[in-house]
Amino acid sequence: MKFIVTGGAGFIGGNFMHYMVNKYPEDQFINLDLLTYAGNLETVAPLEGKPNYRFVRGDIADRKFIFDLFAREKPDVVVNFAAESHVDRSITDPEAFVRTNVCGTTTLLDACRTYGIKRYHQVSTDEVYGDLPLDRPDLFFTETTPLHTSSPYSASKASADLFVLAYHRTYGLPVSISRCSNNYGPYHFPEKLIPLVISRALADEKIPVYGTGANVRDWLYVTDHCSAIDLVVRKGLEGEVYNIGGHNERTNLDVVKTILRSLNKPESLIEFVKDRPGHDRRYAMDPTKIETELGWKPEYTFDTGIPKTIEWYLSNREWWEHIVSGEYQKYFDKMYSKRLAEGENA
Ligand code: NAD
Ligand code: TDX
Repeated sequence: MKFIVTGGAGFIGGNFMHYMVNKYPEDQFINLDLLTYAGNLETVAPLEGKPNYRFVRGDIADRKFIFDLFAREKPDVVVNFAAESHVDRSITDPEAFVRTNVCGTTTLLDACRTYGIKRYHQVSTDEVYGDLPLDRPDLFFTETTPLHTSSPYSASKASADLFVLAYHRTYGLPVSISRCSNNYGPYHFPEKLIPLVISRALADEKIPVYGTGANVRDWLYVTDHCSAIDLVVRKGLEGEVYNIGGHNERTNLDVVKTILRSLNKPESLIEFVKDRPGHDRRYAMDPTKIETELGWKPEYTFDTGIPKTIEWYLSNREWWEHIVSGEYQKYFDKMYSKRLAEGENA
């Protein structure tokens, strides 16, 4: 089978590329990524040269580019990770989120409709369900919870989900959607809470905690998300949505304190700052459907995943120090400029 995986130079897409390319040597994987500020080819550098892996730079919202690529490659499966993914950025620049997350998704869907596909899989998020109150720990998001978004980011993701389901109902496109809780682990861009805390604490810099730090997130180790998507793509039913989460709820303040303790850094580094506008209070997933119907089980809990993550950031300082310094953005030129000049787009 030939896969096009979009956003494979980002955090989760990059982990998914490692997971799939190594697990399925008989399948072909094309990593399609625009390399925005969030895309980092150093994340997938170990895959370069593998016979079942290729990188192609391009924009999922560029209709001509996408249609030409599909005409040439005729993929069997598309897994769409490509997105603008940071809630804070969506508050300052919503337009970029509409372009990539909504128009990029409909462009891919139209290409799938035109050239045929065995499966289109949309990587979505728990944020499409909005938030839950802090004083109702008995409530969880299920696949039938109404969509009720808060931020421009989550509105764009929910909109994309609705298009994916509409293309199934209207055109019979074989689609699936997974909605996952907050991920953490290797290759997580240090604008997001966990890698931000690790990288700043190691430099003895202040840790900004929004509001009182009482907001709750449901954390999942990234390879558990990858194994869930692999299952949904291969065994999930067409037209279905699957929630993914491991029941690992923590307040932000708990997360920050746990990391500071592990790194032997003082809590005095914590600085409470003005809250995020529209800040979702609590996310909590009910993953019963994927567990019972597809037999998915996460391998890690928060207590086993966090030390593993911290260890990775300590052993791979170069990876995130290149991001902090901006060095990572030179990688594409270093690796690809000669090949592009010679007319070989990876
Ligand atoms: P990320 O920001 O780390 O990576 C996004 C990738 O998409 C980058 O490599 C970027 O270069 C690429 N990209 C952006 N715009 C593009 C475009 N127009 N064309 C092609 N490529 C483009 O994001 P992430 O955290 O890895 O999230 C991946 C997906 O998973 C997103 O769809 C996100 O909504 C979803 N998700 C994320 C989480 C989480 O906790 N991070 C949880 C649930 C769902
Ligand atoms: O500096 C910070 N201080 C802080 O208190 C940052 C960056 C975040 N926070 C808080 C805001 C959130 O309550 O920490 C929590 C986690 O924040 P983010 O890492 O920005 O993630 P979140 O907004 O929860 O969204 C993430 O999970 C769902 C991903 O970025 C999304 O792409 C995914 O869909």
